[in-house]
Amino acid sequence: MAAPVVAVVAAIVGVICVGGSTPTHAAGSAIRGRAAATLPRATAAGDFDGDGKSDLGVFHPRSGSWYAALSGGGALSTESVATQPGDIPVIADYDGDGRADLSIWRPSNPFCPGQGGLWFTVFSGGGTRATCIGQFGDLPVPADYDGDRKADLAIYRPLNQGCVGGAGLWYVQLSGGGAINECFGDGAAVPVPADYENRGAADLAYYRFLTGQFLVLTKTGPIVASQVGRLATIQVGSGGDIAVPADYDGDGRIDPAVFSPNGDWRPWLSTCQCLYGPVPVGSIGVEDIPVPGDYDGDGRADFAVFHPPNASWYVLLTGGGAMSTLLGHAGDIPTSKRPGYTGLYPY
Ligand SMILES: [Ca+2]
Ligand SMILES: [Ca+2]
Ligand SMILES: [Ca+2]
Ligand SMILES: [Ca+2]
Repeated sequence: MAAPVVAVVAAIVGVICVGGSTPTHAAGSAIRGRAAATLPRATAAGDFDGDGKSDLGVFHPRSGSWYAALSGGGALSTESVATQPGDIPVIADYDGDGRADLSIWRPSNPFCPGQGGLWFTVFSGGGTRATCIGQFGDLPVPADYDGDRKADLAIYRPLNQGCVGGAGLWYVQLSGGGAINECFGDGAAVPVPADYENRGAADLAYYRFLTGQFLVLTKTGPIVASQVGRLATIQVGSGGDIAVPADYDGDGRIDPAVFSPNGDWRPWLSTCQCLYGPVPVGSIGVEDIPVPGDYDGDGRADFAVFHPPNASWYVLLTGGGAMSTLLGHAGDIPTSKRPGYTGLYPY
């Protein structure tokens, strides 16, 4: 079975070359926040050149090609043909070199036992990897669960038969060895694993999209005053909101946050354990995809949306000003999206 897998990987990888355009900048209003100098740096989503700033980038599902304008200059682009409808980009830093790696998860394919899922990664440091994991209906949830700075291959299986009360199953292949097999979730769960405690590893967590609550399984202690035991429940949004967790206040702890259909952002800041906003940026009603990331590199996540119909971006920078530009093609998937995002509401 090895040969077909290699062939598919080679076709997906394509050719990486350098050269491209620079995003344009436009004036806008600033977001107030704490000075970044004394605070830990947030991990930047979709940072391909490792300069601590999220890069504007897209995955073009029909051709399987990628393009990113690197914040440090130049561009990352690939030409490839072998991806299929339904492939889900799962951008993360799998080799731990501080640069995001191109990666997709294909829910079903003939090269894995039982038509299972296949995870392809093109490492920024060179080389590729193909791993059979998961199956159709699962959600990819890559994150660094064991704290070795390498993202781990992981899937969440909703309504798993072996779990009670409608819980989902988390299956994680830890990059440092071993695995996680744990039931956690409910029938309305959107998995949102992230480092909510600033312990250097991702917590199992999910967002209850019918009620707007974040539920985090903590390890080091309570993250909210009312917490009893390991489970933190944080009310952030209301039914219909999309989960957009990121470190908005720059203290190293991921903040639960929601993006409402009318375009309002509401982060629950870990520093004050309070809701912030609403901050109006974009709107689900006009198909915007929320893509929080640290685009100016000040350690705090910026409110940002990608508009697929015309591939336009709008980023409200925490360091001041805003950025709006066109990058990509109609229908592209932004690479700075949450890694488990599938493009299907509410995930
Ligand atoms: Ca960058
Ligand atoms: Ca890891
Ligand atoms: Ca925070
Ligand atoms: Ca920022």
